[in-house]
Amino acid sequence: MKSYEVNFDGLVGPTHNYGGLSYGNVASQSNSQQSSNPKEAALQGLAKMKALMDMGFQQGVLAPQERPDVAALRRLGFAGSDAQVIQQAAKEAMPLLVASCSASSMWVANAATVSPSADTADGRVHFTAANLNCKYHRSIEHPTTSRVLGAMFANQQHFAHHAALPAVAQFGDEGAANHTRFCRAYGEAGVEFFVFGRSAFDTRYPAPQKYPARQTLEASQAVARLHGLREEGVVYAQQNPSVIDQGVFHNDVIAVGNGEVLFYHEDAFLETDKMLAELTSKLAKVGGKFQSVCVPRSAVTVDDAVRSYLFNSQLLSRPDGSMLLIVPEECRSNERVWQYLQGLTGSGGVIREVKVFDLKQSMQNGGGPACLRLRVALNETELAAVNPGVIMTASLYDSLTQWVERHYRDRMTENDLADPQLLLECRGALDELTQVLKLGAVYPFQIN
Ligand code: SUG
Repeated sequence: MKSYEVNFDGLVGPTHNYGGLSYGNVASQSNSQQSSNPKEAALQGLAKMKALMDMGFQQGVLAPQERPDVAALRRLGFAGSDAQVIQQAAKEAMPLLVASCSASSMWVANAATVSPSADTADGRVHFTAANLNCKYHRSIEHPTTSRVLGAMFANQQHFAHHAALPAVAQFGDEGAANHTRFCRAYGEAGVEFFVFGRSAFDTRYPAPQKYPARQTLEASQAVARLHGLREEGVVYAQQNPSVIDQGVFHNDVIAVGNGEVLFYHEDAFLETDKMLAELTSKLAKVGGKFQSVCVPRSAVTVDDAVRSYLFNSQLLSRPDGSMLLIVPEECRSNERVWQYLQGLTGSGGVIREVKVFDLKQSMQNGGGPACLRLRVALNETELAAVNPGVIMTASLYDSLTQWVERHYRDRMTENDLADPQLLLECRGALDELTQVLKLGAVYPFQIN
């Protein structure tokens, strides 16, 4: 049976703004308070989805969330009508209003961890929504994420959904941003690679000194258990704490894998040789030949990687077995990174081509091409069971582009977030969107 990697990209929500909310994420911190352009952000994301679809890849779309999240503000003690809640928060606690307005759900690599059916004990595709417990503005995403994923992958014969892990830092889980799957073919059993930043319960593991490690070993192990993964099909590795302290807040800022290939920076992991040996032997057991492409620090520094987002790229398989790397424009403007990429594609190795996309609006908050997509490996039967409303087509692209043009503002600052009219605008837009994507009622304002 045929199988595919389907990339579901997060559609940027109408409140996209630079809130400076993510300590440890260099771009988010350095662009704090700049004015943003939600319309441009959404159109840049849609252009990437359309381009990948046009290249022949399977592409889907994941809906944004209701923001401002008035219910979240009410839980923090703000009261009255929706407009009063927003106005009171703006007056008394602007950072909380900003957090409740974040469009951070666009980075759907953090929405969930997904295990394909070939890896799981019950032969279903498993999803665990990420608790995103490290940052308040992201911790409020998972209930709606779960409803949206449930509406996209509704068929219980093929899809199993797990609620987010307990909402404490010891089970901090950031979803697929710290998870990669290696396999010979998408429909065959593979090796799932979980990268953690620290252990919550075992003090023998080192931890970063400056910035938080968002993913714990215990969270990754819980996800592997929930999904029914075989021990032989799982590898755990620790991220190098010193790169977290340099701004590598997720593993997908310093490594990306696809098929049998891991593309990574020399400083990405601890005990790299042991990890590579385990990946090689476990992939061999399911018939695969593991390959790694290491980028030396002499060619590209960790700082270059963080600024350019070289590793937050999408590594995609082409029909001839070679691979294509989708990188952000910032890679072309970094001389060392661009030179490295020229050498890489000209070397006769597996990565043959690089395509560049302008995702500046998202990049300024620390979200590159790979952050914007959630990968779901599906066989033909499973793909047919996905809600067809969320699969990208030329006509869906047109509808979504027109929808963005109609509803989105082209400039957003803190003052705009304090405008109660924005909530009404967003709800109107999202109500229409759920019809376009055939999701049913998924937002708090639709179900309460
Ligand atoms: O969680 N930025 C996101 C970026 C997530 C990127 N995802 C992956 N690497 N997979 C984060 O730090 C910034 C929001 C703000 O500051 O307005 C933000 O949430």
